[in-house]
Amino acid sequence: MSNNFGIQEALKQLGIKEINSGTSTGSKWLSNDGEVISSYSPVDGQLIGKIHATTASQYEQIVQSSADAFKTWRLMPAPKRGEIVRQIGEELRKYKESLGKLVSYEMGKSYQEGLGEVQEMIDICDFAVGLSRQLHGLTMHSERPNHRMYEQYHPLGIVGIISAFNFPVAVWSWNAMLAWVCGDVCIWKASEKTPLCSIACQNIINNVFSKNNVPEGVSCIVNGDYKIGELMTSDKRVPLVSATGSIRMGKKVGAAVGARLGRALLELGGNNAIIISENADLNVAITGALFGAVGTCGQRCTSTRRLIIHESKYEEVKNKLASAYKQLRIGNPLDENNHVGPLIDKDAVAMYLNAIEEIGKQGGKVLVEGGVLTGEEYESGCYVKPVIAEASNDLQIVQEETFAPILYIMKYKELDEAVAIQNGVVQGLSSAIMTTNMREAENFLSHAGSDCGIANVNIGTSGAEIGGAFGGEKETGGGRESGSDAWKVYMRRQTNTINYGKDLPLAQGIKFDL
Ligand code: UN1
Repeated sequence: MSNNFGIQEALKQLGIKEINSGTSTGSKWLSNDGEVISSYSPVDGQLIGKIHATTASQYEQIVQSSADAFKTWRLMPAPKRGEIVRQIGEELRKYKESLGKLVSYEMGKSYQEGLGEVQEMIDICDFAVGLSRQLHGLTMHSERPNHRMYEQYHPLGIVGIISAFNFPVAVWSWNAMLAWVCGDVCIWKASEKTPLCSIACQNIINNVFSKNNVPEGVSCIVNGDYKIGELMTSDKRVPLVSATGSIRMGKKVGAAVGARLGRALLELGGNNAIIISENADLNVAITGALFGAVGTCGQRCTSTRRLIIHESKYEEVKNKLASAYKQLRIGNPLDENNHVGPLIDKDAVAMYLNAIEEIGKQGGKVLVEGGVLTGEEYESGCYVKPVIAEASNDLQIVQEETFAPILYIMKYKELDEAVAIQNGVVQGLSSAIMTTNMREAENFLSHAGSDCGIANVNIGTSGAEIGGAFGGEKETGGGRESGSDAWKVYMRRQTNTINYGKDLPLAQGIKFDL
């Protein structure tokens, strides 16, 4: 099975070896000293390749190399750095199929979604190129005569990026492409569940960096478990740590970075709901809910976990969804006939099974049964059936983010009640309302409506475009990545006041005469 769907050719094209160094300053790969991490595909259970984790002394080398690189990289004009990012976008277009395939094979999402993920990388490159000519601050009027005041943005330094398995390449690129045009250098710690994706990206970047004589250290890779992450979060030389993952992980990262008064950009768990109103267009609503709940096998931080349905539409939505679930094809995600691939690993399967058990114990009712699929096609043991359960919002299991395709459905009467349910969780990432009624839509988007970082109308909770700022409130961590003015977090702001007169008037009219 391991050479299915051209995966071996893709690995070759991306420069993935059987055993890879997991540590790189750019074109240089450090020696294989650290412990071995094996990457098994959840698709067929096969070993894809191995990497060596980064040791503590290699981490020191990496930080040294990126600190040195920062000294020259920040001097290059931003539009010139943008030109290099433009070339990365071009290179990604060439490698879209092979990288999309690797993402699908190492992570388990469908090939279509793998391609979509690489497209997000291309999109953020394009965005960053334009941004490289727009890193502008404001000019304001001084209260003092013959004075000028303005603010400008300078690069920060080393940006540490901790990414999760579910978006093994795109989320890194949102951070790296912005950081690079801003004049920062990056150290990327990929998830230990998808390390080969980081090796592939580094190889792709390198084609561009070496053509443009970019110094070693601008793009560094470290690999390993949480220990290597801890080195980064507690390191004063890393002014910004951008981390994507669970709330549990984010609390640790936030505390460690906060303890040294560094900056943390956190993009953590979601518990995203769609409100389906009595005025919903059900074709739109069902399709949106379906992709949101089962896409990426429920492993997006934006996945739809709860449906809050108007009582008048409840039975109809329930039945339509149940019949749509019956038509889902679960299987090898590289086979484009399938809709749903595997979970990332057997630990994830255990958590999924545990959640199903809890639903029953806590008083919920399973409507569309789950279970682990068996048979030759499913021999990795990671393929599961998407579940729908009736459950009230206050159940402990509903309050938690289970990274699996489990959808909770519940009823409401009045919109206020639906919004209160939607907001009644600790997470605050994404939300949506399905309605054709303008009043309902606007109420949902108002200050008294959704409390999430993302609030959509007639669109599911997942699948955001890169042009908007991406992130969420409450325990989702408050960070914003990718579009809009998210770039500002990668820079330090400086306010400059210049006196071009012959006197020195003090602000606030203070007199200080001799
Ligand atoms: C994530 O799951 O961490 O909005 C990122 C989406 C994607 C990104 C998800 N564009 O679903």
